[in-house]
Amino acid sequence: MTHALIVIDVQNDFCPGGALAVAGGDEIVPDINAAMNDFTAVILTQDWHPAGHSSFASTHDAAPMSVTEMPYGPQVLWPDHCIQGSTGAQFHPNLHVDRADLIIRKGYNPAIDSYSAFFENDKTTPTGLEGYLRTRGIDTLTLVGLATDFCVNYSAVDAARLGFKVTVQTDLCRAIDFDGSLAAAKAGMAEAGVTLA
Ligand code: VGL
Ligand code: ZN
Repeated sequence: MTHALIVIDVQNDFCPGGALAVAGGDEIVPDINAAMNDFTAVILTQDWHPAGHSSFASTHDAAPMSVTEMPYGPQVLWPDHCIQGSTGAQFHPNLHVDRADLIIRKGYNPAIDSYSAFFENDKTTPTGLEGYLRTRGIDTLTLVGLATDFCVNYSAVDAARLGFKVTVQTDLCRAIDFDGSLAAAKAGMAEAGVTLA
């Protein structure tokens, strides 16, 4: 068993003061740093959108947190966030980024959002993370980070479907919890065979 820690989107825009702030998003940073010592591999994901991204409400002259229909299905429209090269897209300044073996960016395709670290929201375009994990012999994953109900959730469900043994360590995650999204995410993860610890 080779076990990796995957730290999802611990970026300034998802922390208090950021464009899409998750309550308590910064509180988890010290314990995530400490957890890095317990794994063979440490991987960080970074939400990384071009300006004018199709997941931004401003791109559609729509209200933030409204839902639109994309060719690949319904899509929540977010405030502008994690724009490539911006301070908001940078990792939280206290996160031990130097400990990462790999940083995988996602959401760079202007037309498709990517909550999951494995597939874009069309559920078919891969990010390449699966191949990286398999070629390193990694079969077991612990996920932590932001946000529990979106990027952690989609990454965990995809990983379980791909056959990885997946745990989400919920005390090292924080949620957006919008319109019942946290309860739905927890049920979906459990159904996919993800262990919620
Ligand atoms: C996320 C919404 C939009 C996340 C990213 O990291 O959970 N949520 N982009
Ligand atoms: Zn995003």
